[in-house]
Amino acid sequence: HDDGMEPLRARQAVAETLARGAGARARRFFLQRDTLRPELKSDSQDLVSEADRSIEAWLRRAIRRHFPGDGIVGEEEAATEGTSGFVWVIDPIDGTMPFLVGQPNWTVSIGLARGTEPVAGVIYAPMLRELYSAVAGGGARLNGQTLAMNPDWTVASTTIGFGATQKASPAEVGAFVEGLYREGGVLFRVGSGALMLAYLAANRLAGYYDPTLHCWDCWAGMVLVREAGGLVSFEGDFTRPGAMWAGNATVHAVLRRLSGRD
Ligand code: 2AM
Ligand code: CA
Ligand code: CA
Ligand code: CA
Repeated sequence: HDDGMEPLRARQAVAETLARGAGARARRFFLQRDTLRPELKSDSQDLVSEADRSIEAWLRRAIRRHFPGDGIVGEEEAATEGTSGFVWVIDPIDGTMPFLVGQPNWTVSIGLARGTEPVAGVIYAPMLRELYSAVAGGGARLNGQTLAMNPDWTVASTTIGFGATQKASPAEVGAFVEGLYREGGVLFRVGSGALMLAYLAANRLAGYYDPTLHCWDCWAGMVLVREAGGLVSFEGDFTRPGAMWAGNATVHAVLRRLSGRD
């Protein structure tokens, strides 16, 4: 019988294959990154290169070949509408800055929506040899091992991801950090929001707050965290970025309060 899981499982399997394919391509660019000529986008730390563009184009061609009726939203090209109700939400390289300067903490992030609901996600970190994969109702895994977030942790149990970029308000950044340290929390940051959500699902972080994420930064990670037992709220959508809070129920509530946006 079709309980709606079959088309979802089929897409999750393809997403895993495509994440590995895109990751292998990105890894080749990474090992020759000195030959890339990155261009500035909106500020001095917001860059794009041939690696980002060519991998997104490769992913889009592959998705269209497998599922021609599906929509696609990605960072480097305009969104394309579909007819199936499924939308792929992709970031070819999440963490372009760490990628370009030689840090290993960048990922390929492939999320899937049914309508506007996050229903599957794959995050691949090639240099870390880690593939995170989750499907709504089917659990979250890291290299095949099931993930379950610790429900007892507080903001002080281990570090808290915070993703503010140059676009953030310095006053809001200061207020959040001060409040967090008053509660015994300590900051963690890598340049990939997707990796911070994957780390949260894997109990490597106690929470994550980002004042402005795009859907392609967090779509796959939202499914991972929820399937690992955590809470995520996201104020963005396919057309606009927004704030995102993630953690177990306790940490999620504290981060919302500390962000000053509640
Ligand atoms: P990107 O590398 O795909 O552009 C949220 O923090 C997101 O912002 C990240 O997932 C990352 O996505 C992007 N980002 C990270 N550091 C940044 C920076 N210094 N300036 C602009 N964007 C950044
Ligand atoms: Ca970017
Ligand atoms: Ca991104
Ligand atoms: Ca990107």
